[in-house]
Amino acid sequence: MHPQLSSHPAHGSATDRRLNSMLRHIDPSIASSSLSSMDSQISASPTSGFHGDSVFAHVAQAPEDSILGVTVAYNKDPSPIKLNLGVGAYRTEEGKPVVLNVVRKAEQLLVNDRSRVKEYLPIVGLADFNKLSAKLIFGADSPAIQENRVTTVQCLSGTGSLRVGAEFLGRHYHERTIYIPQPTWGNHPKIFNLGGLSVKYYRYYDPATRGLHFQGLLEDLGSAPTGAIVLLHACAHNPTGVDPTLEQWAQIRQLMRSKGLLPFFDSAYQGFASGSLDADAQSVRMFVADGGECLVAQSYAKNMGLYGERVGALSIVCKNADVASRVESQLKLVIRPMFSNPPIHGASIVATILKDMNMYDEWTVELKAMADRIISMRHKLFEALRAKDTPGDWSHIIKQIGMFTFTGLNSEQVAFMTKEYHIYMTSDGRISMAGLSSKTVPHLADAIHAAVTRVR
Ligand code: KET
Repeated sequence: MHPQLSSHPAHGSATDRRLNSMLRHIDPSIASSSLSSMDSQISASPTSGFHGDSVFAHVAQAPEDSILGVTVAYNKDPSPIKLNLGVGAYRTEEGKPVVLNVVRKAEQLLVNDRSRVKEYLPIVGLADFNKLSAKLIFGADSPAIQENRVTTVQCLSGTGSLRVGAEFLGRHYHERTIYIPQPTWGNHPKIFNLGGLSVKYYRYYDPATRGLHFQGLLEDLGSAPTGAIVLLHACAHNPTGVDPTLEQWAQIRQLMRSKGLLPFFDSAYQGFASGSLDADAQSVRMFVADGGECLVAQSYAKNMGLYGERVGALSIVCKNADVASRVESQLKLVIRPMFSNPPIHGASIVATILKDMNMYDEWTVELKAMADRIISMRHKLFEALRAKDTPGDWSHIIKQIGMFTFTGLNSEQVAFMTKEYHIYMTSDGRISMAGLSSKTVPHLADAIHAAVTRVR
């Protein structure tokens, strides 16, 4: 018998009395004896786990996540010079996380508004948030929105939006293969597999040129089965920082439409690539402008700094309003048993900012400042390596786009930098430029220099 559950003091312990008064607060009809009778019910039921080995004794230790696990290791390192360039999270020049001023302002407005309550949102989330999110990615004058053929549902940030989209496709789309770029964000294959899709890769990055493998991409998508789903990073490809040019996007679009391939955009960095929300949405808008269908997963983690609020949206652009409305009804059936309905706070922050012209403008200024700081870190790191005469061509540091530099360092070199310099990054050689500051650039440059000259 479990010692805590088997103890029945005659007149009840202090804990019992506290629980009793709590229960009576919630439901005054509960008599004070009810807790001890509940207690005896619990202790009377035989529970196998109480004896001998755990019923979970066979469960194996899982490895840490390849990205979030870097932060776990970083947190354990007592070194004062340690530097976390693993996860894609923005830091200031002082190395501190930021909450945007405009976000603080929106939160203040929300807190001060006594009419706001904490009721459940509808299954599809906050209506204003959904409308404004569609406008943000597709453009204010998007014909698809005007024709009511876009359905947008609020989901748990970018990840949750991808997951809901994957499960919808797994249930309702005729072709269950999704092509994802090689390489891609490590969570993509897992998300799509769990959604019931089978994952194949298309060539994307050419290590020789440290640029786009455009020919390989066209060949692989060209030989994909008709109707296959294709995951595209809307901008700031993770981990490579390599995006197609607009001309290349146009060719990709043409090829995909001619083969009936279904685009699924992952837009996790709108505004972070160029500093302009519109410029970073061009790839998506190009596909929507041709009248064809597509899916888009949006995240506000990076561009509004709302990482932990888990706020994002899935939009499905359909051929007509009737299809869009039926698609939405099925998305609700995906969401309801998954998380029932999404959280209200983060979406309210986003909606408050997006619907107010002044706050929107303030956001774009803060966003541009973040993007610019990242770009300036690229130049500083490039210059520092050049000044040290570090072997190799490091121009990709300034050519790549978005939060990350795909350095080309191998996993041994990364391990060396972590061990000797306390610099934490993913083992594929990706560094989050957003985690770097003017002060830490020299330390990183020293580490890279040592790694490439001492570890091969
Ligand atoms: N898509 C891409 C391409 C992406 O890089 C991330 C996050 C997400 C979606 C999901 O973000 P969410 O927080 O669910 O909105 N990437 C960073 C964080 C992570 O791995 O979770 C990263 O690559 O470091």
